[in-house]
This record gives sequence, structure tokens and C-alpha cells, in this order.
Amino acid sequence: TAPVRVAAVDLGATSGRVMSGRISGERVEINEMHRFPNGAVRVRGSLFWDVLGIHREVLRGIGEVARTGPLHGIGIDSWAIDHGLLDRDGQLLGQVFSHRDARVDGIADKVVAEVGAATLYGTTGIQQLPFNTLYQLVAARGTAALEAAETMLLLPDLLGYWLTGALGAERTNASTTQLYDVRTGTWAVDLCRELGLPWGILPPLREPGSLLGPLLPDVARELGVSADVPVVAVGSHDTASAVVGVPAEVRDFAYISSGTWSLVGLELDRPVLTEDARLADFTNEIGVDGTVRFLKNVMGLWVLSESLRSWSERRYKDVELRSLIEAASEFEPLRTVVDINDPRLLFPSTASDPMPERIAALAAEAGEVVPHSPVAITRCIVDSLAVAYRRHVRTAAALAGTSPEVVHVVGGGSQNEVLCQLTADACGLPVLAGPVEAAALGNVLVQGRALGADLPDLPAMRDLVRRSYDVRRFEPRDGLDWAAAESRVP
Ligand code: ADP
Ligand code: LRH
Repeated sequence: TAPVRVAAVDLGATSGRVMSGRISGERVEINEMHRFPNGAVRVRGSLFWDVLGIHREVLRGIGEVARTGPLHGIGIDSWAIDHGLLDRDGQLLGQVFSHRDARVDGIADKVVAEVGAATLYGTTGIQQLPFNTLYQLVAARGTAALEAAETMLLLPDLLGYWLTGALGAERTNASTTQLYDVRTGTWAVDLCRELGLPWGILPPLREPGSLLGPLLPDVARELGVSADVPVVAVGSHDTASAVVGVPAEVRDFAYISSGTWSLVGLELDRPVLTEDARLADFTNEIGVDGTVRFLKNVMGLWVLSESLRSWSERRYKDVELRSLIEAASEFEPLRTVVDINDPRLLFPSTASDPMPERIAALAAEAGEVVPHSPVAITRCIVDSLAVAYRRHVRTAAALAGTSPEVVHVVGGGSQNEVLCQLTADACGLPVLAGPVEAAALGNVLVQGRALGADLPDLPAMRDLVRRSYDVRRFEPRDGLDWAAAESRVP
């Protein structure tokens, strides 16, 4: 088949990138054409995303792909959960809140009291994260924006709407909202009714691999491309795309999609909605080709990146990620472990409530040795992440009745060799690290298939990734008592 060349937009909470992706014969190849920093903006106490700025950077990136070769398709994936509301004229109402905004405080407990934890989990199969879209909408009940809303669009669908004018909700991302019935594969309308939410704002679901449509004429003109270039619905949840890009060779593998968040879990054929899964608070998100991503959200490298931001603001100018990780690798192992999923770590670091101090406070509270220096705190973060990975890989396997042979780590965090080695040690399994840009690769592959590339199924896509990208292997080492370390964390 003829080579396919596409633009893959992959939006992370800390950076957005636009890649050119090319599939030809035996290889898939991506090249970064544009990268821009991303982060929430605080206005009058609320945290919002700069979605117009993101749209501008997305256009700039797609334009760059188009300038450098043929353009056969465009696909967008991003972090999940966050959404915009459109009025009846299709205009964005107000701002797009960040899931780290505090307006959802206490809402999850209220909803659980109203509908019951078992019903909620039995319907949606979703982990209790305070910021789930369901809770954001409940927090917005009675606001002018929600009352005027005709349509709710998740971020990639909103950006896709601005490119094509087509309204819809791509399924992998819709499944993260806790507004989606994982048993029936439809919006959880009864749940919405019970909570007094306007379920009519939820647009029709669309499948990964379907076409949103051609570009709007003004967008095509601005980009200097033909209006026929289709926007393709990829696995628009970045984690769904990242799991497509996992270069797995065996059937029983665990994965960690390691970026701002760490998503730790398994790919399954069907959801696990048992009482044990609910109590372990595992999520069942939908993957590409009807798979289920049975996983746990772990606070991830956010804790380290926010600590770095805090140190650099406090003039530890020499604190640089690579050297810090290097120094941490020499530091006493497992001296301090904390519950890296403590909700207090969710909020951005501020001058009056800096991230490193929060970690020290968690350690003090748990009777652990309190870390003070940047190196000690970094070591505490990587050790605590590895302990969490161990717990969640093992729990996922026990709940799903599988035995993973290997842990694949993809995303920016796969470049953290110290963490990859500790992950292998903690899990007692080999770690295969890379590719870094698995989400962009998954985006390219799903577009490629929609545009005619011969990629019948996920194993075929993963074969192509394996043939095109090297991975680094970390063997588990003995020597540290990870079970004892895990028992120090609640
Ligand atoms: P997101 O998509 O959520 O924005 P990424 O997948 O880009 O996140 O991963 C970002 C994280 O990757 C950073 O917080 C950092 O900890 C880690 N990272 C990025 N580059 C490197 C590197 N060269 N070495 C080690 N870690 C890195
Ligand atoms: C990772 C991610 C994760 C979501 C979170 C909001 O980028 O999409 O899967 O839970 O962001």
C-alpha cells in the first residue's frame, strides 16, 4: 500500500506536540514538528486551560507538517476528563476548567451518598478520582454556563470541532468521564437523570478510526491545505493511544504510561466490575478495538516536575532533572516512602504551599524519615512511585486473573532510567522502556489504518512499533525488601 503521512497532535498536561507520522511498508516513523509548553492558568482562584492558545499551537504544528510533505490526515489525542461547554450557537461558554481546580472538593462524597458506591462503580467502572467529569458537572449544577449549555465536548473533540464543525464524543475518552455506562457502551443517562444533570448535552459517541469529516474551508485556507484532508478520530484519550503504541510481543503484559500521570494496568477483553475491583479502586476505560484498559491512575512524575518548578523558583538554579535523578540513584534506597497518591499532591505547587514541603509533611505524618534536600526528596518520589507501581501491577493481575511476564513503560518517564530499574526491581519483572512518544505513535497508527494502511489489529500495530523503535530492557535485581517498603504505605 502507498505510504501514509499524517499529523498527530498529542496534548499532555505539561507539553503539547505535533508530530508528522509516516507509515510505509515495514516501518512507522514520527518526527516532532512543533512542541509547546502547556499548563493551567489561575484566574480569580480558578484553574483553567488556555484552550485558544492550544488551538493556535495545534494549527501552527499542523501547518508545519503540511509544509514539509503530503498530509493525508489529522488526529488529536489529549489528557482526559476536561471539557468545554458550547451554547446553542456552537460558541464556547466560559472557560475550560483544569481537573486540578478545587471546585470539585467534596463533590465525589456527595454523589456517592446520593447514588451509592456500588451502583456508581457497577455502571461506570471508574476509579474515584475527585475530578472525574461527572463530578465536574455536578459541581457546575446551577451555574449559568451549564444552564445555557447545548453540548459538552471533551478537549480533543472540542479541538476537532474547531477544525471540522463536527460534534461528537470519541469513545475511549468518553469512557473516562464516569458518565459512560461500561456495560452497555452508551452514555449513563439514568445516572445523569438521578443527579439532575442535563444528559442531552452529551453528543453522539464516535469510534476511534472513524472520520470526523473534512476541514472547514477557513481552517484549510489558514493551513494552506486541501479542505479534503480528513480529521480522524483516533484513540483520543492520550492513554488509549499510548497503549496502542506499547511494543508488546507477548499477550500477558502490564504497562505504565508514564508522563505527568502514571497509568498502571493491563489490557483486557472485558471490564472487571467485581466488588474487589471497586474496593481496589481500579478503572475500566475503553481502549482501541473494544479493549478495556484496566488500570490505576498514579500521581506520577507531576510530583517531581512540580518539585523542580518550586526549587527553581526558590533559586536552586542548579537543580536540573537529569543530574538530580543521577544523584538520587546514589542516595540511600527506600529511606522514605510516602503514599504518592495522597490527594494533597494533586494541586499545583505554590509559593505558600510548595510541593517539596508537602512531601516532607506526608513523610512526617507517616513516621518516615523526613527528606529535606532536593536529592532526598527526589529519591523519595522515585521510590514511592516504584512501590505504587509494584502494588498496582500485582493488584491488577490478581483482580483480572492474569500473570504479566513483563512491564512496558512508555511516555516521557520511560527516559528515567533510575525509575525504570526500580520499577523492575519492585515488580520483580523485566521492564521494557520506550518508546517515549507512544501516544503519538498510537495516534499515527489508528489514523494509518483508517486511511488504508494494512494494520488489521493491535498486534499488527505493535509489530510495526517494535520493528521501528528500540526499547531498553531492565532486569529485576534482588537486594531490597520491596514487600516491607510497600507495607509502610497505607
Ligand atoms: P505529558 O504527556 O503528560 O505532558 P510526558 O510523557 O511528556 O508527559 O512526560 C513528562 C515527564 O517525563 C516529565 O515530567 C519528566 O519527569 C519525564 N522526562 C522527560 N524527559 C526526560 C529525560 N530526558 N529524562 C528523564 N525523565 C524525563
Ligand atoms: C494522562 C491522563 C490520564 C487521566 C488524566 C486526567 O495524560 O489522560 O489518563 O486520568 O490525564
